[in-house]
Amino acid sequence: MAIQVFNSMDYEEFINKFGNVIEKCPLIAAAVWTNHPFTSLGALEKMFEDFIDLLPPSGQEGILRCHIDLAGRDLLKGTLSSESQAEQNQAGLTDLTLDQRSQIRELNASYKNKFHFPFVICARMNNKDTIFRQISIRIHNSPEHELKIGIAEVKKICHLRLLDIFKQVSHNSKF
Ligand code: 2AL
Repeated sequence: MAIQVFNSMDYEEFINKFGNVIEKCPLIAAAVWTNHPFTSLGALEKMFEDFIDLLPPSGQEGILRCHIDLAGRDLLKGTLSSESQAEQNQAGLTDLTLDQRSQIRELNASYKNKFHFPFVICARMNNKDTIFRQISIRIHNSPEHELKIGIAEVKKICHLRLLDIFKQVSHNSKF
Protein backbone atom coordinates (compact mmCIF):
# COMPACT_ATOMS: atom_id res chain seq x y z
CA MET A 1 0.00 0.00 0.00
CA ALA A 2 1.18 3.50 -0.83
CA ILE A 3 1.00 4.72 2.76
CA GLN A 4 3.38 1.92 3.82
CA VAL A 5 5.78 2.99 1.09
CA PHE A 6 5.61 6.59 2.40
CA ASN A 7 6.15 5.41 5.99
CA SER A 8 9.24 3.44 4.99
CA MET A 9 10.92 6.50 3.46
CA ASP A 10 13.88 8.12 5.19
CA TYR A 11 13.67 11.88 5.39
CA GLU A 12 15.72 12.44 2.23
CA GLU A 13 13.44 10.21 0.15
CA PHE A 14 10.39 11.82 1.74
CA ILE A 15 11.58 15.35 0.91
CA ASN A 16 12.38 14.25 -2.67
CA LYS A 17 8.86 12.92 -3.08
CA PHE A 18 6.83 15.52 -1.15
CA GLY A 19 9.11 18.58 -1.21
CA ASN A 20 6.98 20.46 -3.73
CA VAL A 21 3.43 19.58 -2.65
CA ILE A 22 3.56 23.09 -1.22
CA GLU A 23 5.24 25.02 -4.02
CA LYS A 24 8.96 25.61 -3.33
CA CYS A 25 8.51 24.85 0.39
CA PRO A 26 10.46 21.62 1.03
CA LEU A 27 10.91 22.75 4.62
CA ILE A 28 7.27 21.82 5.26
CA ALA A 29 7.76 18.25 3.98
CA ALA A 30 10.94 18.04 6.07
CA ALA A 31 8.96 19.06 9.16
CA VAL A 32 5.98 16.79 8.39
CA TRP A 33 8.27 13.72 8.16
CA THR A 34 8.84 14.04 11.93
CA ASN A 35 5.26 12.82 12.48
CA HIS A 36 5.57 9.54 10.58
CA PRO A 37 4.27 6.85 10.53
CA PHE A 38 1.07 8.23 8.99
CA THR A 39 -2.17 6.25 9.32
CA SER A 40 -3.56 7.33 5.92
CA LEU A 41 -3.10 9.76 3.06
CA GLY A 42 -5.72 11.97 4.72
CA ALA A 43 -3.69 12.02 7.94
CA LEU A 44 -0.57 12.94 5.97
CA GLU A 45 -2.43 15.76 4.21
CA LYS A 46 -3.68 17.05 7.55
CA MET A 47 -0.05 17.32 8.78
CA PHE A 48 0.74 19.66 5.90
CA GLU A 49 -2.40 21.69 6.61
CA ASP A 50 -1.76 21.87 10.36
CA PHE A 51 1.79 23.08 9.78
CA ILE A 52 0.51 25.90 7.55
CA ASP A 53 -2.32 26.81 9.97
CA LEU A 54 0.14 27.17 12.86
CA LEU A 55 2.30 29.69 11.01
CA PRO A 56 1.99 33.39 11.82
CA PRO A 57 0.51 35.56 9.02
CA SER A 58 4.04 36.49 7.82
CA GLY A 59 4.84 32.75 7.39
CA GLN A 60 1.62 32.17 5.46
CA GLU A 61 2.38 35.19 3.27
CA GLY A 62 5.83 33.65 2.74
CA ILE A 63 4.20 30.49 1.36
CA LEU A 64 2.18 32.57 -1.12
CA ARG A 65 5.36 34.43 -2.14
CA CYS A 66 6.95 31.12 -3.15
CA HIS A 67 4.40 30.93 -6.00
CA ILE A 68 5.17 32.33 -9.42
CA ASP A 69 2.68 34.53 -11.29
CA LEU A 70 0.06 32.63 -13.24
CA ALA A 71 0.49 32.83 -17.02
CA GLY A 72 3.72 34.77 -16.58
CA ARG A 73 7.04 34.69 -18.40
CA ASP A 74 8.20 31.50 -16.65
CA LEU A 75 5.22 29.57 -18.04
CA LEU A 76 6.16 30.57 -21.59
CA LYS A 77 9.84 29.84 -21.00
CA GLY A 78 9.02 26.48 -19.37
CA THR A 79 11.01 27.37 -16.24
CA LEU A 80 8.27 26.70 -13.66
CA SER A 81 8.34 23.64 -11.40
CA SER A 82 7.09 20.63 -13.38
CA GLU A 83 3.92 20.51 -11.24
CA SER A 84 3.15 24.19 -11.78
CA GLN A 85 3.84 23.96 -15.50
CA ALA A 86 1.42 21.02 -15.89
CA GLU A 87 -1.27 22.70 -13.76
CA GLN A 88 -1.18 26.00 -15.67
CA ASN A 89 -1.14 24.09 -18.93
CA GLN A 90 -4.19 22.09 -17.87
CA ALA A 91 -6.08 25.31 -17.03
CA GLY A 92 -5.45 26.57 -20.58
CA LEU A 93 -3.06 29.33 -19.53
CA THR A 94 -0.58 28.41 -22.27
CA ASP A 95 -3.26 29.21 -24.88
CA LEU A 96 -3.89 32.89 -24.12
CA THR A 97 -4.14 35.48 -26.87
CA LEU A 98 -1.65 38.36 -26.76
CA ASP A 99 -4.44 40.54 -25.41
CA GLN A 100 -5.30 38.11 -22.61
CA ARG A 101 -1.62 37.76 -21.76
CA SER A 102 -1.16 41.48 -21.30
CA GLN A 103 -4.46 41.64 -19.35
CA ILE A 104 -3.34 38.95 -16.87
CA ARG A 105 0.10 40.57 -16.58
CA GLU A 106 -1.56 43.84 -15.52
CA LEU A 107 -3.96 42.08 -13.14
CA ASN A 108 -1.09 40.13 -11.53
CA ALA A 109 0.92 43.34 -11.12
CA SER A 110 -2.00 45.29 -9.58
CA TYR A 111 -2.75 42.38 -7.26
CA LYS A 112 0.87 42.17 -6.07
CA ASN A 113 1.06 45.92 -5.71
CA LYS A 114 -1.91 45.84 -3.33
CA PHE A 115 -1.15 42.67 -1.30
CA HIS A 116 2.64 42.22 -1.59
CA PHE A 117 2.16 38.55 -2.46
CA PRO A 118 1.09 36.95 -5.75
CA PHE A 119 -2.40 35.85 -6.73
CA VAL A 120 -2.69 32.12 -6.00
CA ILE A 121 -5.50 29.89 -7.21
CA CYS A 122 -5.78 26.13 -7.78
CA ALA A 123 -5.45 26.14 -11.57
CA ARG A 124 -6.67 22.56 -11.99
CA MET A 125 -9.99 23.38 -10.29
CA ASN A 126 -10.43 26.31 -12.68
CA ASN A 127 -10.05 27.33 -16.30
CA LYS A 128 -8.82 30.54 -17.88
CA ASP A 129 -12.25 32.21 -17.70
CA THR A 130 -12.77 31.52 -14.00
CA ILE A 131 -9.16 32.49 -13.24
CA PHE A 132 -9.61 35.88 -14.94
CA ARG A 133 -12.93 36.35 -13.14
CA GLN A 134 -11.50 35.39 -9.74
CA ILE A 135 -8.48 37.69 -9.89
CA SER A 136 -10.72 40.57 -10.95
CA ILE A 137 -13.03 39.92 -7.97
CA ARG A 138 -10.44 39.00 -5.34
CA ILE A 139 -8.35 42.11 -5.95
CA HIS A 140 -11.08 44.06 -4.08
CA ASN A 141 -10.76 41.95 -0.90
CA SER A 142 -9.01 43.04 2.29
CA PRO A 143 -5.42 41.73 2.77
CA GLU A 144 -6.57 39.56 5.71
CA HIS A 145 -9.35 37.96 3.67
CA GLU A 146 -7.11 37.48 0.65
CA LEU A 147 -4.44 35.76 2.79
CA LYS A 148 -7.11 33.28 3.97
CA ILE A 149 -8.32 32.61 0.41
CA GLY A 150 -4.77 32.27 -0.96
CA ILE A 151 -3.86 29.74 1.75
CA ALA A 152 -7.08 27.78 1.11
CA GLU A 153 -6.05 27.59 -2.57
CA VAL A 154 -2.54 26.38 -1.58
CA LYS A 155 -4.23 23.54 0.34
CA LYS A 156 -6.29 22.59 -2.74
CA ILE A 157 -3.11 22.53 -4.86
CA CYS A 158 -1.45 20.39 -2.16
CA HIS A 159 -4.43 17.99 -2.13
CA LEU A 160 -4.20 17.35 -5.87
CA ARG A 161 -0.40 17.00 -5.82
CA LEU A 162 -0.65 14.46 -2.96
CA LEU A 163 -3.25 12.49 -4.94
CA ASP A 164 -0.89 12.44 -7.94
CA ILE A 165 1.94 11.04 -5.79
CA PHE A 166 -0.42 8.51 -4.20
CA LYS A 167 -1.63 7.29 -7.62
CA GLN A 168 1.89 7.10 -9.00
CA VAL A 169 3.20 5.13 -6.00
CA SER A 170 0.11 2.83 -5.91
CA HIS A 171 0.59 2.09 -9.61
CA ASN A 172 4.32 1.38 -9.23
CA SER A 173 3.90 -0.83 -6.17
CA LYS A 174 1.56 -3.15 -8.16
CA PHE A 175 4.46 -4.20 -10.37
C1 2AL B 1 -0.29 27.99 -9.15
C2 2AL B 1 0.50 26.85 -9.40
O1 2AL B 1 1.72 26.81 -9.51
N1 2AL B 1 -0.35 25.81 -9.51
C3 2AL B 1 -1.60 26.24 -9.33
O2 2AL B 1 -2.60 25.53 -9.36
N2 2AL B 1 -1.54 27.61 -9.11
N3 2AL B 1 0.23 29.25 -9.00
C4 2AL B 1 -0.50 30.36 -8.70
N4 2AL B 1 0.17 31.53 -8.67
O3 2AL B 1 -1.70 30.28 -8.48
